[in-house]
Amino acid sequence: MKTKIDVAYVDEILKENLPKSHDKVMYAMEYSLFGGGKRFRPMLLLATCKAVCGRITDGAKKLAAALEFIHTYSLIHDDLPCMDNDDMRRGRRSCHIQYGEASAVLAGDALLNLAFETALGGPMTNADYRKACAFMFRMSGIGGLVHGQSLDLFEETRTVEDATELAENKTGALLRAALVCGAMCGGADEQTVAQLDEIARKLGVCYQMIDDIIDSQKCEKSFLDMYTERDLREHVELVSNEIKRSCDGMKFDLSFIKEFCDRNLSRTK
Ligand code: GRG
Repeated sequence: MKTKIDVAYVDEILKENLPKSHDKVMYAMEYSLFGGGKRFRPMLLLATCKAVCGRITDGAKKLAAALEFIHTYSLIHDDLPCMDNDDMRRGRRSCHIQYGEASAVLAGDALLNLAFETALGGPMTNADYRKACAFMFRMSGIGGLVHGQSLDLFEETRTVEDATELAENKTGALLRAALVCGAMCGGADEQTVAQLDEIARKLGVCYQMIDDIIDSQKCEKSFLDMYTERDLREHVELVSNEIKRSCDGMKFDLSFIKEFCDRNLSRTK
């Protein structure tokens, strides 16, 4: 049977890797995990693996789940009063408003640990898979997501370069994990991995730029501090075209990345 890589398929993989527990924190984890996320990171990971090797490997499934667990933990912690202090997420109460701050902290902690456990449950004898795990956890830590959050909380964003560094880490790091880990799980060679990594960096910045336009009311450190909305959109279109040309220059069918660029340009959430 042909596998359709969609939200339902990702949800199935997430459920397969969720522990059975009646702990109170588990309710908070599930509340945030199944709260209407778009799931594009795991979908990109799975699609990249399939494009590279023709099928979805067991390792790709494990890392797709791990990546969404990490993404969800980061949203829960980002909403906390000590960080972005947001009462709402995806149109409903954020995790700490629904379950209390302590539960939200623990739900995030548990999801990050579940990401490690899930990844370690994959084909660890495969060297490419081990590299993919290391890359994912570098991207989610001080080499990526946590660094992005730190820049957001503690540093000034004065120039386009500052805003780009912020976006490359806060948003781009997990996108890099999606494409790079997907490629590694499919056994891609180093050049392919490097090309996809470059594409992912650009995608991350494009995604954040559109996010800044969507969130123009509340964004504090925003590309809109440096560009008008029209110029910003034009810039995203330009970079999206660059990305599409890079995809066309590769020997795999990367039409899903081109589609992602178009969807990003027209998205409203
Ligand atoms: C707590 C270490 C740590 C990091 C938090 C997630 C985050 C970093 C900040 C949230 C604010 C923000 C604009 C982050 C950029 C990444 C981003 C666009 C997140 C939203 O991702 P989507 O659009 O959300 O995939 P859904 O709801 O679809 O899952």
